[in-house]
Amino acid sequence: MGKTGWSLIAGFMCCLVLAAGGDKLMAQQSTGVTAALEIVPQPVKVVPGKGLFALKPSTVIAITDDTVELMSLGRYLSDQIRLLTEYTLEVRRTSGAAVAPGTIVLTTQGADRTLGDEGYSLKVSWESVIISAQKPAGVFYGIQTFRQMIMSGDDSWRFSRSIPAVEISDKPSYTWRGFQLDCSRHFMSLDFVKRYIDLLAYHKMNVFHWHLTDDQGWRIEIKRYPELTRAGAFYGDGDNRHGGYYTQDEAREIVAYAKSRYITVVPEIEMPGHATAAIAAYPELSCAGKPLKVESTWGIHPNLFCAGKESTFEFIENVLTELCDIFPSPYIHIGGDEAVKDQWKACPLCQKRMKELGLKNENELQGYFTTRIDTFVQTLNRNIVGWDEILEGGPSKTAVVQSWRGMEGAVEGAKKGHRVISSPAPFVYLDFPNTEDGTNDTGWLKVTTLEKVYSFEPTPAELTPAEAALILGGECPLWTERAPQPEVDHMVFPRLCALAEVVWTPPERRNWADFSRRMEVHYRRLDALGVDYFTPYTPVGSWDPKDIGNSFATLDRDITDALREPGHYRLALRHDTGANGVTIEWAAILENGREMARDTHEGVSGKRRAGHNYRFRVDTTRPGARYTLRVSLRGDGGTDTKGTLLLRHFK
Ligand code: TNX
Repeated sequence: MGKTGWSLIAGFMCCLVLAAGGDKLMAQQSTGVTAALEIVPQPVKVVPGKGLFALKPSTVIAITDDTVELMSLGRYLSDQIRLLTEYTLEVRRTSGAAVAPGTIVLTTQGADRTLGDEGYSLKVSWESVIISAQKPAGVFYGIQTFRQMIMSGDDSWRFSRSIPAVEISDKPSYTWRGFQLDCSRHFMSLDFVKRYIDLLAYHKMNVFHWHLTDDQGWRIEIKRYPELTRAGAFYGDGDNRHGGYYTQDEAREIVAYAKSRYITVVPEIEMPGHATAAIAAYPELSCAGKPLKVESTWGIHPNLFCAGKESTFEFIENVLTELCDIFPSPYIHIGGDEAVKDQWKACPLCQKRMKELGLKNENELQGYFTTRIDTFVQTLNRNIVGWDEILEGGPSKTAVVQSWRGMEGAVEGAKKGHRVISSPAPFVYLDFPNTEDGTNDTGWLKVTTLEKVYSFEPTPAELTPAEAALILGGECPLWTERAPQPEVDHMVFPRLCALAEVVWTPPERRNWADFSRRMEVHYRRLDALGVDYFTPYTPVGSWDPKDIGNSFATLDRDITDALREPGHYRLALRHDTGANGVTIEWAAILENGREMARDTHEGVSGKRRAGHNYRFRVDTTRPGARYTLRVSLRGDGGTDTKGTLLLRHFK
């Protein structure tokens, strides 16, 4: 009997089993079976078949190629299945073409060449699962699709034992599928970074752009300059002191971890601006050379590396040399954004340099700066990536432009022959709020809904085919001024899922309604992975004019119902009506009348909202205890304000 005959019988038997197992099982199974094919990002081609593959403790993972890399992919798949099911599948090398029933085959032999270096095909039948690809990276992506398929319904969405027959052929649209995590504004632990690498891999992303330096912290150990991490990695005082850094060994651990998940780690060292932390460590790097502190507030700060001193370039070159030793990435990101040039204007050495080189203005001086670094980085056999401002200085053709202020940089960059990464803020900035719910500061941050991210198109329509070929892909940055580690998931997910589909799936296969439907399944997978994706805050009380005076007074609200578990809590005070708003002095949480956590900083909430969020770490909660939120408030300009207190718990 041929395969089709068997699968028909298998399908029939399965129906009998389901019918015998009762309605509940039937409902669960059918959810699992249909849900298994709701993949994010959407594969290029999905042809459902008949029958089911039964995943059992006796299922074997068979590797047809005698390579260490494929063997470790086999072990990776076995580990992932064990995490979900507690089955420990044996990984075995096989020779010969025959596929034994009950096996999951990983192979790079006889793969469809049209699927390229990252493409794969996945064939599930009642008797086997075959993941084949030209390159191990493709096998890895086939495994990710399979992981999603087995997380589709039964057992709290962690694991379905029956996988529907299907033939999938898939490959990415873009080679740069990136996510940037800003670990300077808020430090993120090593384990957290690894967890993100896993979440990126699950969505077939392949670039982790690691924002390691900024005004608020230098986060990578440089052996030659120990002050960078001794003095430059912490800001604030007392309870508000914050920071941390990665040793070179830890960074190497991240690189290796990412490599095993086919992710390139692209490190970023910001220059010439966003340099306060470095200057706090070594004041001579700035024009004035005066001591200053690592910055603890957000915004665009004036401190720059001095472009007039040779010693600045010596420092940067030494830093980049150590960096390249840690990070094998072909690309090194050198920042380049938001360099306010006032200090260069006032600096005799910078002015002298401009005169000597015949530079007309300070933008040209940044061009000189970038070109010098670009040339140096090329001697290390790497290419620079820079934010779109680097275009102003006419860098070499090998420089990659990351367009963030819109898509103009992408168009200009590609027209000038540069490779381009598209990251336009209004579409992909994950520090922008998910909805207009009043929890975020007003100003630069505009609402960026899931649908808006999904509508993003990395290749501008006005490019010729040759120019369009220079668009490497897209990247969504998470800037973390307003996102300490516990709040990161809430900003990144589910929007990262939309970006992953934008850069993986061809435009003709992208459809918002279909994506939304698939996300209903995918949210359950994110739950199973412990992802604390965006959900709205809970209103826990309100204020009105009778609560507000011209001097600070406290307002108490009972939050016992909202504070059930330990963890990280974030409060937002949303102004609803009234010409005037409120000024907030501090906020606290009390347990049975005793204060257990307090956040003191000034915030305002009115037509303008800034700093109106208060964060609390709650280590324990006691059943039966009464919890109170206490806020110290006064009117800002008047007392006609009404507003709502919103609270969210973060895992
Ligand atoms: C602009 S994007 C910046 C970052 C901020 C971000 C906040 C870019 C290259 N520079 O320094 O964190 O806005 O949205």
